[in-house]
Amino acid sequence: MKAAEVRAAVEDELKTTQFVDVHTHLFMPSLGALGLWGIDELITYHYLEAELFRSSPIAPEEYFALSKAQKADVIWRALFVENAPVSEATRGVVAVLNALGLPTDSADLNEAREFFRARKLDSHIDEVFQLAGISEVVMTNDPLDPEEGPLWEKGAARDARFHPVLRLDRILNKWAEHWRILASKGYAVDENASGRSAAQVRRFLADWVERMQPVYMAVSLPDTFQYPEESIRARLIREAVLPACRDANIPMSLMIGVRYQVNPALRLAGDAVGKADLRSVERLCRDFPDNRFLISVLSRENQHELVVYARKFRNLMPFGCWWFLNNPSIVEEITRERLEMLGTTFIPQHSDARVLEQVIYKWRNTRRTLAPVLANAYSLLIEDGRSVTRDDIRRDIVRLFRGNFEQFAGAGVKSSASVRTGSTADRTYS
Ligand code: RAT
Ligand code: ZN
Repeated sequence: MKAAEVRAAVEDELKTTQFVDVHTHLFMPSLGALGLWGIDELITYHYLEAELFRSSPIAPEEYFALSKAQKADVIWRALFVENAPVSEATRGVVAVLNALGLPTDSADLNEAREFFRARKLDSHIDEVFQLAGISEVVMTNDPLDPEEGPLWEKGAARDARFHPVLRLDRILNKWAEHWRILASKGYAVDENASGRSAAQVRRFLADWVERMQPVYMAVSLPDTFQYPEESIRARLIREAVLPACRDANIPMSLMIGVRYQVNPALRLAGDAVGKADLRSVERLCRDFPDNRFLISVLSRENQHELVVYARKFRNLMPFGCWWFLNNPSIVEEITRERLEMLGTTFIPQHSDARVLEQVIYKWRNTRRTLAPVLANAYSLLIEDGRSVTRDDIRRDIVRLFRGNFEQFAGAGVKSSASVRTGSTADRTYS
């Protein structure tokens, strides 16, 4: 292939490859109202709520007292009518409206609301996935979420388009508020997670693996996260979570670097970012070679270190440009760095979508930002004397956007829609 043909070939392969979205907050239809979709949800996304309070004098308390539709009207007026929507999150809404054939510069949301009212969720999901160029998404499923847990316990119908993930934030970050729920369900745990508690949490996780068939377990962590340390979280990770992941042969995902609720008045939009100490990742990868770790770090300053650790530990898979990093300028920089130091052995992006239709703009933006980055890598290779074929490009893109995840998640992905059988030989719960 000639250098001049590379860009078009990369764009074409990016367009035709169906990606796997390895981390979202979307839900399969049987989880009902948890699954957000439609215009009012799109406009009230917490990324846009954060931007509202910069462009409008409305007070957070006043805003949060409104109905969902009123909130959407306020945001639409402030960010899309009274300002040109040039930020990443606002431009995303424009791209979604455009992809669905809706006007992008209306004075109100009436036409969009009518459009969504007429959609049937199941076929709408298919169409949205097709527009986004994805075949499957990975959900975030917290068994201690009071709305969600009971739906799984009743046997929520599975959907091959949605893979479950056992999310552990309530257990690992808020033990004090949640241990009693485990106790009430017959797991002999105590307030300090002492004695048999860790073994009982391991049993709880094994039961949920059985029920949910997750593709991995996951937790988001503060910038102050430390491992090892004397804490309930560290003990539960060591004695319950990592053994349960080994039993199930699935990875553990750590999303590190959140500064929770620096401005609580903004609710979901009130979290910020801090640089973390990634020696914790080093210790985990070294001390638990039989575990696999999917790692995303929120701080830009942590990105280079993460790539270096990935060169040291094959059980570490860096993934995504998360939340405040999911902007073209930063995605471009991080992906170049990863390609230069890891070749194609990483997962470039996930959408983190909370509202179904967001996958359309988030994946469109990823393809647009990464096409020149990938094309540049092949052009340099050609310049340095190696030919590049269409098959090379296809193989790499499939690896980056599906294969690496499927391989790293292993047992999980292949059987998340069916029943997995695993060795139970080394499980002790006493
Ligand atoms: O990006 C986000 O929407 C954040 O609010 C978080 O949900 C984050 O992605 C997480 O999974 O904790
Ligand atoms: Zn997320």
